[in-house]
Amino acid sequence: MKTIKYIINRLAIITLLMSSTVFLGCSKDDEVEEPPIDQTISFKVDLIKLTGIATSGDGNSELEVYGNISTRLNVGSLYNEETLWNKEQQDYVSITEADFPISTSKTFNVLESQLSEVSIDLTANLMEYDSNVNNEDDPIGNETLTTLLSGLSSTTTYEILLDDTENQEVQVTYSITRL
Ligand SMILES: [Ca+2]
Ligand SMILES: [Ca+2]
Ligand SMILES: [Ca+2]
Repeated sequence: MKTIKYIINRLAIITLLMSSTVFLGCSKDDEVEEPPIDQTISFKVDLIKLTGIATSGDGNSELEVYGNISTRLNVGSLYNEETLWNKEQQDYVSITEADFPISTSKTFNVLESQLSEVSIDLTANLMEYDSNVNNEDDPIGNETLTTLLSGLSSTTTYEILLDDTENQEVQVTYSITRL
C-alpha cells in the first residue's frame, strides 16, 4: 500500500509540473506581442522680447540691462537647463519703453509616457548697470515661471514682469510650442 501511495504522489507531482510547463509556455507566447511604442513629443521655448515697462528711474529713461535668461526641462527630479540669453555687465543692452526683440529658442524632447510629470521653467535674472562708482547696480528682478506641459496643445505666450526696483521695470515675453 505504501508503494502505491508513493507512486500516486509522484504522479500527482509530475502532472503538476507538466501543467505548469504548459502554463509557462502560454505566457511566453503572450510576450511575443510588441509593447506599445513610446512617442517622443517636442516642445520649443522661444524667447521673444524684453520690454521696458518703466524706465524713468534711471535718469535718461534708458535701462542698461544685463543678466541671464534660461529655460529648464524638469522630468520628475531630473532636469536639463539651457541658456536663452546672457549678457555680462560690460555687454549690457539699452532698453527704452519699447520692445527689444530677441529671437532665441531651445527645443526639448519628452516621452509621451512621462508627459504628466514634465514641466518647463523660464528663469529671468536681470540687473541694471549704473556707471557711477558710488552707485551699485540695481536689481531688475529674478523670477521663475513654471509651466506644466500635459495641458499644452499648441503655442502659449507668457510674460514675466521684473519690478524689483521702482521705475526700472522690464517685462520678459516668451512662448512654449508643442511641435
Ligand atoms: Ca539704475
Ligand atoms: Ca540709463
Ligand atoms: Ca543705469
